[in-house]
Amino acid sequence: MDLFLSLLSFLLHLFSVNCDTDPDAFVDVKVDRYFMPTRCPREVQSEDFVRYHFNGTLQADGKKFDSSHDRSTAIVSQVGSGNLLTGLDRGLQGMCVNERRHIFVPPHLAFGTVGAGGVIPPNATLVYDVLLLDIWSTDDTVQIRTLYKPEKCVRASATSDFVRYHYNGTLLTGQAFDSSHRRNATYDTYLGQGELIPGMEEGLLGMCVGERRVVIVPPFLGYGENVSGTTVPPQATLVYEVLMIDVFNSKDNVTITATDVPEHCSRRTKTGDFIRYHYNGTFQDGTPFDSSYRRNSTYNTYIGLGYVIRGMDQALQGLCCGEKRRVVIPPHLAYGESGVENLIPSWTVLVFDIHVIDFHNPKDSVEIRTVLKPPNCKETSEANDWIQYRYNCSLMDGTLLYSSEQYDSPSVTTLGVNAVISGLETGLSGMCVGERREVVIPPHWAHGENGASGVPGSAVLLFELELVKLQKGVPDGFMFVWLDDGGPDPLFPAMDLNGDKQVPLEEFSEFIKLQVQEGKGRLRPGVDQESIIRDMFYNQDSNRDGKILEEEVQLKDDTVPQRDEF
Ligand SMILES: [Ca+2]
Ligand SMILES: [Ca+2]
Repeated sequence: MDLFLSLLSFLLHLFSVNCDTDPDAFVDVKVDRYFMPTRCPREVQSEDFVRYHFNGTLQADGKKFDSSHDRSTAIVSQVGSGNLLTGLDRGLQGMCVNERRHIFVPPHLAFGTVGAGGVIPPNATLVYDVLLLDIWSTDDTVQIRTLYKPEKCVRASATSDFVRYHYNGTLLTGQAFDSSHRRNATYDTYLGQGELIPGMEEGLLGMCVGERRVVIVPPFLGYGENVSGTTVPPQATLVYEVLMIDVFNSKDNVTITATDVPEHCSRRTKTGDFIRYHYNGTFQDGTPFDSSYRRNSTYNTYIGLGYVIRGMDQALQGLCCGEKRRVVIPPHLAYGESGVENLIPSWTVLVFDIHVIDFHNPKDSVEIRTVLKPPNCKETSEANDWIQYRYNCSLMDGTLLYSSEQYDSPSVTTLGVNAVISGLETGLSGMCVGERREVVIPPHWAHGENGASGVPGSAVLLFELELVKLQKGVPDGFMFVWLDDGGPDPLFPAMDLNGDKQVPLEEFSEFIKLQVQEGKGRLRPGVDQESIIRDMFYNQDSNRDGKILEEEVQLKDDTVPQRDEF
């Protein structure tokens, strides 16, 4: 029976009887449009192809003579080509997809006085209950409707590009057949290499990242007769709503756009330099995936030595301190097919907005720029000197870390005793009073890769220095030195100012101060003079009786030269 009905249906629809040529007969087809969809972008016209379901009954007794529903296969035919029953051909005109109508076909536009196959009696009026599923014509092309186009088109897709996009696929009826969203993964493919149906190859061209379009593909540019999966019927118009996520070409290189270059740039990064930079990382559609700002810590790396993705190694070349760049890295120079788990999908273009905080080379020495040199610069600072100085210490991006302004008076230190970081020691050496300098200190002469309180690891420091006071010093371990010829000889009579053959503390102190005053000797600067002199006195007064006698001094002369002494 099924076989018979199928055969009959085949005959009915492909070789319908066209026995009546009376034009008035057409008016006799009655149409009842009992369900209309809210939207009807297209109505069936002559020569359109249609796909539809129907139930066919006899008007007389309601008896079903055929049904495409029963076979679960919709009818595909061309309207107005003589392939359909004349009455049906007429009755399908003007129909919309998803419309349901009853088409009443009088016998002279159906099987006439003869009937058909014992199923259609003579003079039968047929009632077709039709649901239209699809319309297309051989003149159709791929239709593209842009739903959203970003103001700035980062990049438009072209033949041989690799694209990643999301889509919802529906039939003209709105019935969904596929969705990348449901799989939660973009569809990734090359364009122009025959991996897609022809309609999509065309519909995806010229799309910007972030653009959203509807692409309507007629069946002959889609899957045609070949059913794709189980949800796309043969000869189906396909409606894709596409969101372009990513576009690149395997020939792409890194794209670098300088967004902010400092006016003064005396030096640019090169291979082997160590850089500290901040970055925001996004995908091409603007979705963020990583940010150093969020971690509140710069990204630190060597340049050009393969510590970072290849594209970044390239993009970090030739940068100025403080420069901002936008860097677009195609996936073959980034994370490629593997991506980064839970962070970066396969074949993803990465966009980095980077900001260089500082960079240096491990071979860098301390860089000293003289800002102001007083005209009379004879005496300059060196090891052992006691100095007073003003300073500002900042990072290369201008962030002030420390300043002597934070204290009541300028800082003091003795050079050469490792009281300050070695780069600052260098920077403070060779200065005369009133001189001002800018000193750039690489981390290996500052706080190293671990940094210090308030100083980030591997940070280059900028010191602005001004020497306020300078007191020449004495060698390490000494409290007093003779400046000319090693002091009076013999010493004791010179010390014994009143000639009573003994030198108590008061007399000793007066003697030493006299030497300093007359420029013959120098006390260790930066420490309380009275206590130095007292220490010196006690060192001479070997028997601790409160006075130095001639023997005590002479005794000293026999010993090995001592520090802290004459
Ligand atoms: Ca005396
Ligand atoms: Ca004594």
